[in-house]
Amino acid sequence: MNSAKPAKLYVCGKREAAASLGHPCGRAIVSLRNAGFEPEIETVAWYRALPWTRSGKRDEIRELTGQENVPVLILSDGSAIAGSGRIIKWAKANQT
Ligand SMILES: N[C@@H](CCC(=O)N[C@@H](CS)C(=O)NCC(=O)O)C(=O)O
Repeated sequence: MNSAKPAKLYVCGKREAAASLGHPCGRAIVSLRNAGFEPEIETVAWYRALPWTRSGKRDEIRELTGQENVPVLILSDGSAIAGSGRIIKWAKANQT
């Protein structure tokens, strides 16, 4: 159990689309909503195949997590959780 709350969720441009089909960002959004949370959702618009589109928010994600993929959940205590599997696990363990 962690008393910190979801503050911000970084996701890709597809946001919650195709969550039921296994889209990682969509699964993270749905799992947090199902657990009773509604974090600010921030889209990072870039693509692995187009490295020059990576800037700005991606730098923040790299600083916080040491990698550039999303979803990344930022908690109210400033800690970060990277990866849909870890975010879903956190949501289940901390649901309201
Ligand atoms: N195993 C990771 C996969 C994450 C993943 O592939 N995320 C995509 C967006 S849904 C991504 O960051 N792609 C990087 C890119 O397109 O540049 C997870 O489940 O979180």
